[in-house]
Amino acid sequence: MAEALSVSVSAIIRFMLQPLPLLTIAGSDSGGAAGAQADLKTWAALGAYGMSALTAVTAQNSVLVQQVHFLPPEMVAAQIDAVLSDYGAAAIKTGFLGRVEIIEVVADRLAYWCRGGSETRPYIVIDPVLVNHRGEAMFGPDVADAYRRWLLPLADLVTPNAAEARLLGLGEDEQGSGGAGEQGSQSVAARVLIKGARRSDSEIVDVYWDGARRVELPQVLIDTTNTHGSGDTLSAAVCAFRAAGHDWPEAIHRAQAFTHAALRRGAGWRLGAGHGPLGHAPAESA
Ligand code: PXL
Repeated sequence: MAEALSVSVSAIIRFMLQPLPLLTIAGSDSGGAAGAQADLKTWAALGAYGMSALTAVTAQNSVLVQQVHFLPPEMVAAQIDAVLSDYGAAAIKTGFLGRVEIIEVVADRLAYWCRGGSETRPYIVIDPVLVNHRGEAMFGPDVADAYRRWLLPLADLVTPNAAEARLLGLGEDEQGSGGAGEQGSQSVAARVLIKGARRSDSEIVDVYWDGARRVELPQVLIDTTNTHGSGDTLSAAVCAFRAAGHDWPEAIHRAQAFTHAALRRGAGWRLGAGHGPLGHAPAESA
């Protein structure tokens, strides 16, 4: 209790003085629902200071992705270096990366900027984007392999959905008792949050696990098709709450509540003919 109190008091004081700088390395969704836009809206709603290093520009709306234009890996690296050398970051999230060369350059820059002890470096949340909303793979197996090889070892938390977890070998079936995503004796990620690991008509269950524990986090399912960007929002909110000083399980709990409220706010909206966005505002504080 005393500890919980001191965490939130220090978080409030920090917020009053300075917003937390947070960086998303992600694709642009022209429709404003997912990707970098979802992360930045989430962070704005939580009172953080959001920055973005774009990996790709997508031409999409609530119905479909029409075109994807990847930025050159050097330009992705340049954006990361520009903001981290000046603003710094309390936490960094990656989203849509989509190309092995981009994954490699992001891993290289993260390793550079996040060297040092976990006390002083930014937290790293890897939100792997590997499947579309129908659960179909968006890229070849080389992209999932690159995530496993270069990014998962750097991650403090990985936040795949159930299909992405399977592609990364982090699915519920692969969980070893002694580590997150163990392969032999090598753990590939410190902590995993599987978004929507299971669902029924009334409930959706996220599952969190680290080397020591596995926690089921059920949520009441909201009856809406306005879910585009909900996974990005959850992951971005975890990033913000962890950077604000809450431990991982508490950050996840708060992020779920934030995402749930955003889904409720947007549930009745009629924006676009397909899967619409969430309602991120009004402001709440981490
Ligand atoms: O929600 C995953 C996601 C992330 N980033 C971009 C996207 C999507 C899904 O559409 O377009 C750019």
